[in-house]
Amino acid sequence: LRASTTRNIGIEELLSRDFATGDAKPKVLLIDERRSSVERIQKMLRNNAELDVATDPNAGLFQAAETPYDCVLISTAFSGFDALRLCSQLRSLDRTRFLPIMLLADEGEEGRILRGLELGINDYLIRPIDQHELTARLRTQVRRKRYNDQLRASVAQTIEMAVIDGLTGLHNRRYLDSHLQTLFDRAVARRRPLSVMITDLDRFKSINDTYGHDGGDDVLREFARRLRKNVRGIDLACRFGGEEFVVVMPDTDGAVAEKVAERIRAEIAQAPFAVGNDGKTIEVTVSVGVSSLLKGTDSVAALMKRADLALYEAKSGGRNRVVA
Ligand code: GH3
Ligand code: MG
Ligand code: MG
Ligand code: MG
Repeated sequence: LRASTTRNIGIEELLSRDFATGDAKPKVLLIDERRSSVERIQKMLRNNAELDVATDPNAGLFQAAETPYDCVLISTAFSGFDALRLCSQLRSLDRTRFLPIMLLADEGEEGRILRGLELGINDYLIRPIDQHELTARLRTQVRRKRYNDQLRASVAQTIEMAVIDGLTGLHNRRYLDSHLQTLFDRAVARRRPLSVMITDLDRFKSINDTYGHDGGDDVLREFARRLRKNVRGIDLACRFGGEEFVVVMPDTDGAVAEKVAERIRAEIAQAPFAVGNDGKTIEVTVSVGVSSLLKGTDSVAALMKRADLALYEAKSGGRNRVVA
């Protein structure tokens, strides 16, 4: 999950906020093929909206998906095209799923309006359209849309904060705890291999003691970067705690996992890490314990325990090494 570009104002603030005034001019798309009708709407919204026009429904659909509009106005009066089809297409595309739709209908079109409402249009106006009614209803749709966008962004960010480690951008332990069992069960059910590695930076306390906590943090970030570079997209790389990281590798047997671990160990030892901004570098090494899913009875706890014991062996064997 990536946080949206909308400024995140936090759910508390958002829920208590009044969206009545001060918002930017809404960006509106009008999809209508009748010249006279287009000109009338353009005149009405001249001061109240930034209006784009599409006279072809397919071009309008494309444009709505490409540009972040606050609202789309769709005329029902197309020759040889059902405006409601456009509404349902807009509702089915990810990019326009939440885009407010207002239908501009003619008198006697109650049936189509009803079907439109069922398809998820947000509001409608019946010709002849009154300027004040149009701007008032538009403002309501735009306010609601902006509110919803910010709420969605807040929720997305809150979810992200719950599963992502802020320092390294890797998943956190909570996420690992909730997903490892699933990956484990899947591997067992499909009779596929699964491996886990636990890494622990060597003598990290002395890095902190020498370069301060900020220097230690620089090392953690750079370690995470090199770790991520050496695992696949389907591997689950997590910050397990302080300077310990866990990588869960689906479809990976012990021999391959050991190679991956060795590659990471070598990549850490081979080039020094930069700390701070004044060009200082330090040598960092890491110890790694690897374990793999056993045939027969096994469990997540036992798998993790074996990786932890292997890590302990790597430490007591002299550090900067992999034990599988
Ligand atoms: P060993 O080789 O046996 O692993 O030695 P070590 O010094 O790495 O030992 P240990 O694992 O006990 O120490 C880890 C240290 O990591 C202790 C703690 O102060 C530090 N630490 C934990 N979290 C953070 C963090 O977020 N930032 C920084 N800079 N340091 C952290
Ligand atoms: Mg440790
Ligand atoms: Mg330790
Ligand atoms: Mg350590």
